[in-house]
Amino acid sequence: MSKFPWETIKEYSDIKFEYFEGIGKITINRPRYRNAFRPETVMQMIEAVDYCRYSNKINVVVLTGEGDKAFCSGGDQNVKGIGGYVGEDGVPRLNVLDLQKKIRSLPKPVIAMVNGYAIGGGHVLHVVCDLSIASENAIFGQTGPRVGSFDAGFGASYLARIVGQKKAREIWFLCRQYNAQQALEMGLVNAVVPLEKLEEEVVQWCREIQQLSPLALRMIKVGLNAELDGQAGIQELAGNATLLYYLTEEAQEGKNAFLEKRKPNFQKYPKFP
Ligand code: S0N
Repeated sequence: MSKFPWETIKEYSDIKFEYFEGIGKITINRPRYRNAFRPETVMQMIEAVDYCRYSNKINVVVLTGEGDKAFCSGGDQNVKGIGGYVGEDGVPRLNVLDLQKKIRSLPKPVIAMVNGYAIGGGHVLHVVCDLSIASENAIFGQTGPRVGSFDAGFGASYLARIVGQKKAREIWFLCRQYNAQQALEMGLVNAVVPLEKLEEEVVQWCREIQQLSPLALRMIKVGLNAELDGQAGIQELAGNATLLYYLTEEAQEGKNAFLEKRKPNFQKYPKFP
């Protein structure tokens, strides 16, 4: 039971999507399956992440799982078919990869509130979040090579950037489980707190983040991503540079001159060394 008055933004079958004090909270709500995701879960999460992107009220996003046992146990093995996870429409998908990209390119901080098992594709979900705060009962690990899958994308390369190549290979090659303290020691999470204090701690981090400049945080996030993401990362960084340019009078002079059918005068604006 939360001590914060979360308001429902929209009702979904597989997730809870709530708001409080500038925070958008997305909770995977399938505790019966240790919060494993099926295609519909991921579609709903993508819609919620997009909502957070466009909302002026939401400054920071929290991702978590319902209950006290699991953050997320990865792809729902009951609906795994040939070609991916099969939704109610009969179409096999691996749309969690789209969700991973959405989380990374969301221009607002995303915090994983890891309240139990973060396993398989559920582990990768916390890895792609900007920050991870775990409860003392949290357990981390990849299972792919044991259950017939793998994530050689962010789940491998970004994981290795976080914990180092040797540790990332250990995580994938042995499919062991790690407790919260071990995760903290390998830099996989930012903090570990008792389960009953987890949400309070996460809200406190959200409050601190919201004291800071949203544009500065946005630029830092995109810069940290760009270093890893190659051409796609440069494109995102460049898009943000364009946004900043649009905010200048110099850029507005170009647009105004076009609309007023006159020559632009860019020389009147300051030049910086
Ligand atoms: C999480 C674990 C360790 C929890 O153990 P615990 O507490 O002992 O609970 P259980 O009794 O095992 O579970 C309770 C009930 O929940 C069901 N359940 C748990 N996890 C899943 C799941 N992932 N899918 C479906 N059902 C699940 C149990 O079956 C049980 O039900 P009942 O009561 O009926 O017996 C433990 O549960 C565990 O190890 N779970 C499985 C973890 C796992 O292997 N996950 C899948 C890993 N793979 C992926 O996530 C794929 C990722 C992906 O989508 C992907 C991404 C990028 C590229 C490729 C892929 C790809 O799919 O290939």
